[in-house]
Amino acid sequence: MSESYHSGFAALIGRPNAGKSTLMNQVLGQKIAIMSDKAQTTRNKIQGVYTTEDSQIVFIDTPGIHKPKHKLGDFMVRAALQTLNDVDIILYLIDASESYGPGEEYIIEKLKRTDTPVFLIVNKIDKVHPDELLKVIASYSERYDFAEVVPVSALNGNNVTTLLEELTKYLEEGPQFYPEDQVTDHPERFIVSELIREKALQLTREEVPHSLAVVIDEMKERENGAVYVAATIVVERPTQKGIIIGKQGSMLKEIGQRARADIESMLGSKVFVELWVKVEKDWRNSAYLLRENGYRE
Ligand code: GDP
Ligand code: K
Ligand code: MG
Repeated sequence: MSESYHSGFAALIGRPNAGKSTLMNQVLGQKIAIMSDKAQTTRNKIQGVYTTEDSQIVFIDTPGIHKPKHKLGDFMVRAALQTLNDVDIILYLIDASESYGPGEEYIIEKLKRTDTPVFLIVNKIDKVHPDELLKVIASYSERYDFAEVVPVSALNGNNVTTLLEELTKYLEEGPQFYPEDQVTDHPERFIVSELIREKALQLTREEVPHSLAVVIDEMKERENGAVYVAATIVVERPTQKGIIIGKQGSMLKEIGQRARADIESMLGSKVFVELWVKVEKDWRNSAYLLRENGYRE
């Protein structure tokens, strides 16, 4: 009998210099960190993936949530808010040695517009006196009802283990989104394939069994920032192919549209999705497809 696996997405937010990158480095330590040059260009970049035997947390950066220096496009602000709604947990990192200002006000206003639980992570406790720390916590707590308040020092690692333990308690049962032993420079590809697979399964229900794989044939960012995704849905029988395609392609179109909406909010970019369907008997024996779909032995 195997224990159930828990996983989820955490949005790491906070003003510049709050210590987000330092915290990520501390959390990931020797653990596999998935970073991608490519991902730097997308707006919600995956900062890292923390994997243990029974859980996995995917950390996402959400730049649109921070007080902008220049006017952000509506789309980016909406995408950021959408991300906050879509993740399982929001980690709001603050610098305990800095006073509360308009930057914080801006973020807290955004937090009030989402139901996602928010952790207040009070960073840089090595820099402040305990009395001062209590005052900082009190001033934030009266402005927002945080699910948890965790003081840490991202720099020296103090209390970071406690943070991870608390975080794990908030994860729901879910898959291991990334194989822990696989370093990839295209972390989004895996989630994108999962999203397409999820939509295909949701829309076709019992008609198409779970023996359905999605392979990302191409995923690239265009000059204008839009992301183009070409993917193939692999099924085992011709009848399943017919169901996935639907009348005059209507089902495939619907799958593509729903997946696109989710991928757009994940990446924070405009997305184009092009889908193909292929019958491949016994695809579950194909090492390539297994890897693409994140199956592990
Ligand atoms: P980010 O902009 O939120 O990613 O912040 P960084 O991680 O780049 O950190 C900004 C600065 O704060 C760096 O100089 C860090 O070394 C420093 N810093 C981060 N965490 C701590 C901490 O817990 N204590 C102290 N004293 N400095 C920290
Ligand atoms: K989830
Ligand atoms: Mg940083």
